[in-house]
Amino acid sequence: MSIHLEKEVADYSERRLKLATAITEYADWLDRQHGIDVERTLRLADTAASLRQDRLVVAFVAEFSRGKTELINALFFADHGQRLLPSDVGRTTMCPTELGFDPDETPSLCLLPIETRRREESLARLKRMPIEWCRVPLDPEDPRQLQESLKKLTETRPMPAVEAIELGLWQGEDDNARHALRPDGTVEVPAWRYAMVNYPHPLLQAGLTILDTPGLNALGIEPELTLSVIPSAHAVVFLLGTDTGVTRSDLEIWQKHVHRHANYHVAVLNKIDMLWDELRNDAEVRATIERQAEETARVLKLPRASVFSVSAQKALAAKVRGDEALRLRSGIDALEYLLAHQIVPARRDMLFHSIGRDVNAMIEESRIDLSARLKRTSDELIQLTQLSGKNRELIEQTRAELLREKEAYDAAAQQFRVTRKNLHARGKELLGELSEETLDAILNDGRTSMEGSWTTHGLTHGIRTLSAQMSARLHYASAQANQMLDVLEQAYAHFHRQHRLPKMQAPRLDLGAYRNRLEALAVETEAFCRDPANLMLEKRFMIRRFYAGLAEEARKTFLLARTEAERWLRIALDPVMTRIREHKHYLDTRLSALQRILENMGTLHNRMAQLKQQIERLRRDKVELERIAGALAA
Ligand SMILES: Nc1nc2c(ncn2[C@@H]2O[C@H](COP(=O)(O)OP(=O)(O)O)[C@@H](O)[C@H]2O)c(=O)[nH]1
Ligand SMILES: [Mg+2]
Repeated sequence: MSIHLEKEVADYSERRLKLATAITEYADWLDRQHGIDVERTLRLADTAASLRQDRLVVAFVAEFSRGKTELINALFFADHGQRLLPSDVGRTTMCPTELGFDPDETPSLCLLPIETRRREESLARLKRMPIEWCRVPLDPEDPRQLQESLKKLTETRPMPAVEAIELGLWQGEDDNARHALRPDGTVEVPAWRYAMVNYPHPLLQAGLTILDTPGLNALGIEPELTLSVIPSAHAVVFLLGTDTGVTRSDLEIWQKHVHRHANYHVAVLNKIDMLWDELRNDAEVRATIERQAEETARVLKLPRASVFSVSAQKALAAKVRGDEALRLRSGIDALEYLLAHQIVPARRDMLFHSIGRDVNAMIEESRIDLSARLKRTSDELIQLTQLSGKNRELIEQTRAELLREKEAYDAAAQQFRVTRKNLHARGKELLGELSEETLDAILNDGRTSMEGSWTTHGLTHGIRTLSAQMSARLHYASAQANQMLDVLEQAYAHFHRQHRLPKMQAPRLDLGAYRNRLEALAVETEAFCRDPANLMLEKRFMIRRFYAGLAEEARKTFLLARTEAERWLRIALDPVMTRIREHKHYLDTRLSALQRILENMGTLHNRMAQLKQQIERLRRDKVELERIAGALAA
């Protein structure tokens, strides 16, 4: 493992944790401000927790036997002195494999049996059902045991051909020897559907997750990989073999599973050692490799700089043996450099940017609130200073003025209560539009209309309806939220103008990301339906699976949108209501202080002392807030 990569990932992880700490400190700070903003405190706690758990996902995608597993070994596990993951002719990893580290679990290999393809649940859901998985403990101290256990990833088993067809695991046109029909009517299929390796490697501990995928077949039969797992990876490394060039199935994978997605992707031309020819000089070999890299870039429609030529096998051997010259020649350095200096920083910047924007807006609001409170308290102190030593009459007068202000304020607050009730009702209605019941009804509708026609045509129609109905709900919710905000802003403007409450800064509810996600799902479906492989055969099973996967993704999206709307309701409405209530409380305290002063002039100085203390505390809070803001910006 290169020092660059280790250092960058460790650095990323360190900054991530520092940011999480600063956010937690800010949440505590907010909490100390009379718990004014419970919702924000909770949201910050959530953000900090997700930062602590954030994972950087790099997926390796290619047709089988291009050397994905070998490259993963060379990049990440060469310090083991051997191949950690099995990569060998005919004995390569057979199922999608996720490598990561979860400190709450002991090191292990978890395998999901292939039969679970019969199940309706999505992979994401099955991942949360430990009982479905076979668990093999791993001993990081014992490389032999490790390697032996990981060999399970290559396991296959015989399955009656009918069953294999039913599960989408075997297709007649398949001419791969591995899938040949035996005289006893069985075919060989992968034993596992999905694998998760939990292993305390420093990079994995620092938050890297690696996804090793098998070839085109496996990608095709597991829609969730295409719909959600690969698109949500932060970077995709696509592999080709120098020996095979860009074959039809390579191109199919590239177009269907890699190129279309927005995530960072590069192509790797592997096995360049096969072009190393003793009889030709270095310059000639380099020129051949360069020509092939250029050709690859052209066919894949990629800039030449996004094509890397390596020999994963020689890189691994070089690292294990400590052979500098061979490592250089293997080309692995450039790929490591890319991971360390582009992929990791890109993820870091994106994450920090989006979090920074959110948190900075909140900090700004805290500043405004704090200044308003500081001003209020100073004003009172100045007034009392002017009153001290003056006669009762003047104090009487001040009190009368304050009483008038309070009465006007109470009347406004009373009126606001009506607005609030109205807003609450509308908020409820808004959430109703995004409720589980609404969702279930939409999904049931979609299912019923699909039941009659499990065809690709029915599928496009079904998912279009589904997506349109959900989008309409999201659209309605956003519009409703905007109207609510307008009503609230209008009502609040009075408090701002007449009673000097700080300016309101409520955000708008933005569900655009979720609408886009639904649209993207519809686009995926159309691509699936246009695919001749899915059109030619009446693949009821595949269509059912695909629909189930889509429905699951759509459900996730819809529920996330609902959570966002719930949050918005609290973030937009609660602080305003709290402020209005808090100001009333403030007027009450001030009034009763004056009342006490009138009853006993001696308490005037007590109140002044109290105010001085308050000012001091507010100033300390301000210093602390600026310190936290500094840590967040670092
Ligand atoms: N000559 C050569 N063979 C390689 C290289 N990388 C992988 N292989 C071989 O290609 C075969 C498939 O590799 P593997 O990593 O299992 O491929 P995967 O199916 O893409 O994971 C194995 O026999 C590897 O030894 C390489 O850089 N050079
Ligand atoms: Mg493999």
